[in-house]
Amino acid sequence: MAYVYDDTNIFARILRGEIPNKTVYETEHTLAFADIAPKAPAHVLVIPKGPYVTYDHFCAAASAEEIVDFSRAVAEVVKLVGAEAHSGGKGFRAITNAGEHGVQEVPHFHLHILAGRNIGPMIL
Ligand code: D5M
Repeated sequence: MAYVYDDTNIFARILRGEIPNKTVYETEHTLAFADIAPKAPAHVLVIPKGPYVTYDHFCAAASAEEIVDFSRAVAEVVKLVGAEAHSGGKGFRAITNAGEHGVQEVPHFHLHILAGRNIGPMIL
């Protein structure tokens, strides 16, 4: 199924500088910013700058450079919020919602990084 990217979505507007955001980390291909309705002491959204709707769309259509850039940005965000579980931090949860059943509100792929408290069991 072809993906149709709607460039009027709020994250596209953030990327165009039309609305403000609290940037945590930025690279050539990736932006990380604070979620407007945080569900944990640290709640950061990591997004590619390219027009990808969902995680699987990003994985299938983005360049290797974009995917590596995004992955390294996630690692930097986890480090910035002090949640590196592999080196003594208390860890984090990474979530991405996709489509109707995933209850995705904003149709631009984003990874939620939640840290700073015990997030609880995975079942919602
Ligand atoms: O969740 C979308 C997430 O995006 C939700 O946690 C709120 C957040 N959001 C919405 N608008 C903004 C702005 N303007 N800045 C920062 N964060 C925002 P999902 O259900 O995964 O699509």
